[in-house]
Amino acid sequence: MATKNQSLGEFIIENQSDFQYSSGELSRLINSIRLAAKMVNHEVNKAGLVDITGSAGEINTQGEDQQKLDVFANDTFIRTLTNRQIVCGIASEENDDFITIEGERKDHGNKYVVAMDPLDGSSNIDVNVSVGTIFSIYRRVTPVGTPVQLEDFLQPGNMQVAAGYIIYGTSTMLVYTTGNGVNGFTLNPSLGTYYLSHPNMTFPENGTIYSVNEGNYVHFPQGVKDYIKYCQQEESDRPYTSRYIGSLVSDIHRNMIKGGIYMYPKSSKAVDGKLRLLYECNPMAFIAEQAGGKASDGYQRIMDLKPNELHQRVPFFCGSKNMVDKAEEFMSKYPR
Ligand code: AHM
Ligand code: MG
Repeated sequence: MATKNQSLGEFIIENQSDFQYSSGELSRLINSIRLAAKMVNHEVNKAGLVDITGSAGEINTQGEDQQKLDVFANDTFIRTLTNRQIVCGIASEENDDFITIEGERKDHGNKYVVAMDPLDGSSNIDVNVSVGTIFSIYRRVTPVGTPVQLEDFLQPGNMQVAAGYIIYGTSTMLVYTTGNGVNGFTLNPSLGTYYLSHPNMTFPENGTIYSVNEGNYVHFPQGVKDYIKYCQQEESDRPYTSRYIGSLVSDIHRNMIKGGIYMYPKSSKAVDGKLRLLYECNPMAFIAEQAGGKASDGYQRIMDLKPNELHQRVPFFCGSKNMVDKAEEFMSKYPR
């Protein structure tokens, strides 16, 4: 039972048995993420003070300019998860390939793999806008005791055992699910402790916010253009309000609290959209569904897509159920 103001540590212990494979490992894993998130939070908060922002001069896997804090966040999460010997493999948006972790006895004995985007929305750091970390946890499918394989990561989202995000915003929050609803914890920075501030988070069934990069409008498929026009029409609760931060975690977090839809459709410029199925869409979809919302690629459930590659991109529609249903209705009028 989620009790407001409970600390995250107490909550994890109390709810350990909710988790179907309760062996304590998943709790340790969430604990490590909580620790790494505190370290990243500390750096993100200093971003304006020290010369840490800006490009690290490296180009990441997708050819994007990498920021220094991306590197720090990536290293911190990987180091923490590796040192604590809880997972057998990590796939990160910032690395070309997945990382294999042998485990304490060098026996590849750990059961879980993590897919993560260590610092999403990092183009916003320089301008003091909220950024986030997104993580997704699976049980490996290859035998325990052998090195982790690509297929352990290429599981559909419906196989996730836990997922969550950290939002480094006006306050820092960790929001996660293990398949028993969604709970949000706010960091008390002076104590370094997360407290349950948002128990049982739920997406309102309807909403009045739409979040999309409308600068790409002319490149969107006709179904998306029609839906955007629908959002803007004068009718009962419409026009809806347009809100787009350009930081996925922040946009979805706001929409989950207030009711809304987030869209990153494919376009003639980006034929598969921009967001990554493993690191961004699946974890956000798991959270959205656990909160009573919906996530789709415009035609079908995100979490039923079978990934073909680690860095696969996919169109993404996520938010209040009735809004995503409506967007799909418009999309279905045109061929894919
Ligand atoms: P990133 O992983 O390189 O930070 O990109 C993902 C981000 C999302 O947080 C955000 O919703 C989207 O990219 C914004 O893209 P755009 O600037 O094209 O609207
Ligand atoms: Mg990202």
